Amino acid sequence: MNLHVPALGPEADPVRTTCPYCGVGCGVLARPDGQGGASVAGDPAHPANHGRLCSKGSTLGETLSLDDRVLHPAIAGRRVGWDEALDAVADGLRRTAEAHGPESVAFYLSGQLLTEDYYVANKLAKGFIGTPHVDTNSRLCMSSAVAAHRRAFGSDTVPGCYEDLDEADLLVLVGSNTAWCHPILFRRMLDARTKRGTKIVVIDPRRTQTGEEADLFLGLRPGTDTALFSGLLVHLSDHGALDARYIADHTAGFEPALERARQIAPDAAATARATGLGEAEVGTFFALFRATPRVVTAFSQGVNQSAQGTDKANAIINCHLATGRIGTPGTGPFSLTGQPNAMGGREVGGLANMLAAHMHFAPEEVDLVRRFWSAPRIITGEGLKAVPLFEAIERGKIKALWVMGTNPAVSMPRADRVRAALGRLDTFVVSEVAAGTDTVRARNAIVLPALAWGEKDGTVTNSERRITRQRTFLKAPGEARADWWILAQVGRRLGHAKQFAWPTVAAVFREHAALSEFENRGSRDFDIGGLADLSDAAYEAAAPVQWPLTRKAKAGERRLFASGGFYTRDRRARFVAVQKPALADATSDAFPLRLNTGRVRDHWHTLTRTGKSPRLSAHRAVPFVEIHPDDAARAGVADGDLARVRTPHGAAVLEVTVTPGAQAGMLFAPMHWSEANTSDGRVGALAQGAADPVSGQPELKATPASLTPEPYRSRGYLITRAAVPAPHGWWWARAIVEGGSGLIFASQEGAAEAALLMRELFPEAAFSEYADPARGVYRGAAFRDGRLLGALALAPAAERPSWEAAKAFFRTQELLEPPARRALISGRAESAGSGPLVCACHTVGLDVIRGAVADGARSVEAVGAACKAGTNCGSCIPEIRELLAAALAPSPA
Ligand SMILES: Nc1nc2c(c(=O)[nH]1)N[C@H]1C(S)=C(S)[C@@H](COP(=O)(O)OP(=O)(O)OC[C@H]3O[C@@H](n4cnc5c(=O)[nH]c(N)nc54)[C@H](O)[C@@H]3O)O[C@H]1N2
Ligand SMILES: Nc1nc2c(c(=O)[nH]1)N[C@H]1C(S)=C(S)[C@@H](COP(=O)(O)OP(=O)(O)OC[C@H]3O[C@@H](n4cnc5c(=O)[nH]c(N)nc54)[C@H](O)[C@@H]3O)O[C@H]1N2
Ligand code: SF4
Ligand SMILES: [Mo]
Repeated sequence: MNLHVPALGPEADPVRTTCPYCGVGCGVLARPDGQGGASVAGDPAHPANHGRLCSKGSTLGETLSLDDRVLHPAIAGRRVGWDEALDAVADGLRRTAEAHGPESVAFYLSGQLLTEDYYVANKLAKGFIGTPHVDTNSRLCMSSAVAAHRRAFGSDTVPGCYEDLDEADLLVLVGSNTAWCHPILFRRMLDARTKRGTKIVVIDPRRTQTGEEADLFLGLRPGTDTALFSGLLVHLSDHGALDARYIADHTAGFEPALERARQIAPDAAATARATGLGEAEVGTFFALFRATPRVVTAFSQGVNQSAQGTDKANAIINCHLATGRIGTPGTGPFSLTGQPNAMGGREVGGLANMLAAHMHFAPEEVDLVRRFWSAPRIITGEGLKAVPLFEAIERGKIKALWVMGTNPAVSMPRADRVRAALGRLDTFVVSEVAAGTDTVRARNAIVLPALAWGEKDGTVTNSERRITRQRTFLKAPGEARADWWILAQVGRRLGHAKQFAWPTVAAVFREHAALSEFENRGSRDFDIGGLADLSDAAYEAAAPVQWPLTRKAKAGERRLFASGGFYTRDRRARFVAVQKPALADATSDAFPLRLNTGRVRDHWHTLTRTGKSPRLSAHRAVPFVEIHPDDAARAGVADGDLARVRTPHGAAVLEVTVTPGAQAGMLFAPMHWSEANTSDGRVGALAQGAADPVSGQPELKATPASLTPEPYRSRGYLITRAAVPAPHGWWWARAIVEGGSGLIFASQEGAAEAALLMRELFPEAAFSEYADPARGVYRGAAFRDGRLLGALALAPAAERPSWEAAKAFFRTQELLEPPARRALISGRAESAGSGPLVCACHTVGLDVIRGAVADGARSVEAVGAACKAGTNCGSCIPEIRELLAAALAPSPA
């Protein structure tokens, strides 16, 4: 039952491009098949991945179909030509600006745009429409890291590079599920452990797959990272582990920062109390950090997406500055960026508190950009950040909005309110690739078809400041156009023909590079003057390079700040005196738990792309909530039940996963499901979103919540060749399966209604059926001319029929002979399945791996040899290791 793993054939030269998912920025070789598809493989020459791809990267070929694509411009659901659409956008923006001032216009952009798209959007809005209200989904993602970098370094600079992960002796992962969210970097970390014995410490309230792999796992209380790193700073100071020379030569503000840290966490015992950790484990961590010169502390959303995110990041950076562990091989604080071009967006100034090219709003910076752009109407100060920006839409202050490359109706905190606010806009423009998103569905939208990955062309920057090309290898479908082109057309229609005249995407890039070096002379970190004169051909062929890359430099800088040279006025870094941690909202009798949200291994954000891949959709097919066994018992729910999770902002019905990996008192739910693919699982609606006072990044990890059982009479699945709507009143989640579309559902109905539904869905069909109405069981399959059209199974809720075996019958369009038909409805199919998918590359399920272990496999390698699981991308190795550990553990007495 193994699926074919696409490999490069000998036919055509592959196109070198970059994976469109996470900020690791892996190089991809894409080989189009000439029919709109392509096979992909890792690029052995790319320094981020050296040929490897994770489960998401290696299944990119399954996401290229044009199903569900926006292919033509439309205004409020009416198809129009490009001229009419662009006129409508330009008129809408102009009219709004004239009637209510330019500040009534806003842009909401995305770290998934290419740098060139982002540059043009930023220039149009801030330079020519004259609105400061330009923010991006990076506000929800990286803005606390940006703010912390700026406070400490005077600039938004990531000091290190990926080789530091290979060369560290200690890797501290804070609020990062690296194994699932940056899998190829995690493979590099595990390689370092094999090669040089690198120790891995994971700090996360939830025991994730990353935590399972750790040498030391610190399951701290949510929001208390600042206390942990304050305690560490005190410990380093009290144990003579400071780098006094580095502190004296290159920094300022150490004493007040240490003094503050002492107030928060004077010693290991106080740190343990403040974080909920044991004193011994705190002591172990402190000693390890103290004794290991080569430490990288990598952090992600458990740090950033927090009402104290900036302080958390600065508490980490303080410890690195104090030990001089920055900018040298194997050291440094390392912000892992989420989206493929989170960094590029920061470079062009896509955030509301930046202007352009890492410049802010000092009068001389505004003047510089005004002259460079010839933009007399340039803005002079910061605009609204994402959370207040959508509140201003709700209040009617902002009347025109252009959303590009993001799905805020799902991904913003308090997403139900955000979705409702969109309906109030006079002019609402969405540049999109997917037709069914919750944002595009807004009735009033002007929808513009954008080019998707494989069609678009430009550059992205990864977590280590490496700029890589994304290249075109597929024809533009329908009337889709590049985002930068769309923006430039609107710029021209608004009367700025000269400033928006680029003939090619390379010309946009040259202008962006030229701005970065304009009157720079070493005053700004972001300088790619070395790329400002690239010819179109050189741009086309450009190899991955790191910035800074000045005009005089031979190569980009790998590391910064080993001997100071920070971008503050006195060139010294700043220690930050951080605040004592405190979560924004308290729990209460009504909301006694805390809801943490995040990601799963095989899905990407709001499912518009990974949702197209049957293999990726098999890993976790329904929206779920993780809960600690004690909390589950108290709430009266068992593993697999449905439960209603409520917060003061919204509610969702999710499948319960009971796991000791959850911290008592904490729930965890992934953010991925939307109105488009579940009846009731919009987790974004639940998050509170209290903003960090420095960065404005909303809290998405600790909303007070309650959980109650949501009983249904029946559970089941329905698989059809083409997607069908779920009956009214059912709870459902939709997932693509090979050869069909699947619904996993819960319903108050029984066997009779199920049989009826099959007849409604397939009026002309022949049926094979088994029904036991008294027991509430129905299994049926519909056929036409011997070909399978659909299958439905329904059983009492506690039985939860599994669809793993039934799915296999849809893989083929062949005639099903009577024995196969009987097998399909026998119910035996359920137990003959391979269980939930573990290895996405080779489609190997849980039961098969358990079987391999039962047959004597004792290592990840042996499991791989037995059933191929884990032998391609390796993303599932942590899960296999966990299964092995569970199977081989002595059973409790
Ligand atoms: N598979 C997959 N990979 C992705 C993405 C995806 O959608 N799917 N998205 C990409 C993007 S845009 C991003 S931003 C990254 C995100 O990558 P990560 O940040 O690794 O992912 P998350 O699951 O959001 O959150 C990370 C962890 O923070 C923990 N956490 C919560 N509160 C706290 C706290 O107070 N302290 C600490 N120390 N930890 C806490 C959570 O329990 C969670 O395990 O992933 C990128 N990669
Ligand atoms: N509760 C909760 N909410 C969260 C998070 C969390 O952890 N918990 N994480 C936050 C984070 S870190 C992030 S990064 C966001 C992500 O949230 P979103 O940005 O909303 O998620 P995506 O699904 O990636 O949305 C990208 C959209 O752009 C479209 N698209 C893809 N390529 C292109 C293109 O080239 N051009 C255009 N115009 N459109 C394109 C896709 O079809 C898709 O609809 O979610 C945030 N929200
Ligand atoms: S780690 Fe995976 S998702 Fe991230 S860039 Fe590499 S292949 Fe793509
Ligand atoms: Mo993100």
